[in-house]
Amino acid sequence: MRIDRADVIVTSPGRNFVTLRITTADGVVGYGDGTLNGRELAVAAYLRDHVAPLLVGRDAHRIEDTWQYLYRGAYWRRGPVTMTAIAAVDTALWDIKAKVAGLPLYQLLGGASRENCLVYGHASGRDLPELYDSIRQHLESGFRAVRVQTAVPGLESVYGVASSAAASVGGDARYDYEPARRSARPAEESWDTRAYLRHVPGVFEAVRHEFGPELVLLHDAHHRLTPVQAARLGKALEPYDLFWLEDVTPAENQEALRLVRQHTTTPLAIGEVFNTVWDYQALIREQLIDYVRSPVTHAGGVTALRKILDYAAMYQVKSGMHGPTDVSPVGIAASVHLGLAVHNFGIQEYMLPAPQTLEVFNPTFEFADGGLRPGEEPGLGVHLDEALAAEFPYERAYLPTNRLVDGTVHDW
Ligand code: GCO
Ligand code: MG
Repeated sequence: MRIDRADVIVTSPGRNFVTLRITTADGVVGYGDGTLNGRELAVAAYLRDHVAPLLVGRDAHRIEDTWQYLYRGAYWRRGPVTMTAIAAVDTALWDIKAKVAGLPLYQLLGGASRENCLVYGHASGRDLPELYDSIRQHLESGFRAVRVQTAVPGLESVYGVASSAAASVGGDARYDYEPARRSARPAEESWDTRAYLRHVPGVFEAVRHEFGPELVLLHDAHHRLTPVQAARLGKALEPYDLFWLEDVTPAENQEALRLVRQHTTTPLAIGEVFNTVWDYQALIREQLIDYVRSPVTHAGGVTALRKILDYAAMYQVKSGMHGPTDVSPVGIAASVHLGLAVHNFGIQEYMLPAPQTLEVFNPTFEFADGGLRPGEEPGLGVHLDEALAAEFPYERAYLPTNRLVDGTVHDW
């Protein structure tokens, strides 16, 4: 199974995506997601200039060996660009192996451990009526779990809240929050932690009161708090029974989570910006978190995320794979195959992709009963329409940056 070529496809059907296509000498094609929001072209160049030439002539079946060759062989390890590029290769090779085996990928990973993968969507609102409306829309479209983000009085725009400016991506009005904007420079948002901490518990109290005890609720603090602020928020939210509180601190310093953990029983999820098991080592071993947020796309692929999740399973830590619209349908498909197979699946994030995204990628995964199932066809189950993809050229886009009211740059 010699690899004949590896090509990088950059397309922007609603937003930018990087896809690696690997073709074997006998014509089997596999796809891998290499999308890194706001830094897409760095991964595209890494793949095109440094990785693709190494793949030609290799045995497509040797997935573990290729992973180690790219990880150790580069000498320079880790980092989001490297690990996203390795993930694209790894995912494409799993797609090929499963197609050759004539099986959906999850079967090669051990088979289904459940009927489907519970997902959560993104509800948001600038005030309570708008938030309730967004939660209702999610429930009506079949979601059984929602992430709740709200505006903070006094702050103009806040992460996670659809506003008229942020709701328009690629010309499509979307209610979902989508942070990357097509512009020459990042937008700037402002932040005030005290205002946020005063406001958020009341919002969850109101939402619980309105929607009752059953609804699965989540919240993302997006790396903005210090450990002591995070501990306070976790404690304040305990009465509202969150499924998780996400990314409370930046967490480059894993030890910071000890303090948070000592003070709250609100479950913690972390790691969408992590890229290897080493980022999780202390967090998992010391049971400082409950959910691993890495998706296949940013953590070195199916091979590497499987190892992280197996390690996590020893400590009763579960998966909570990242799934905003900046993970392409190829990446979502890979995550859902893995999620269906592992025993310690927790929940999968899922923002409905834009219509043009679906037309270009044609994924076979299906959303039903509040969950995703990957479909039964061999491989990942994604059919990239490359002619259509070519009609959506790359457009520069950036995630916003954040400043405190006095102008200091703050975690976004
Ligand atoms: C999430 C994330 C995203 C990120 C985005 C950045 O929990 O879904 O925090 O909304 O902000 O993926 O590219
Ligand atoms: Mg997040």
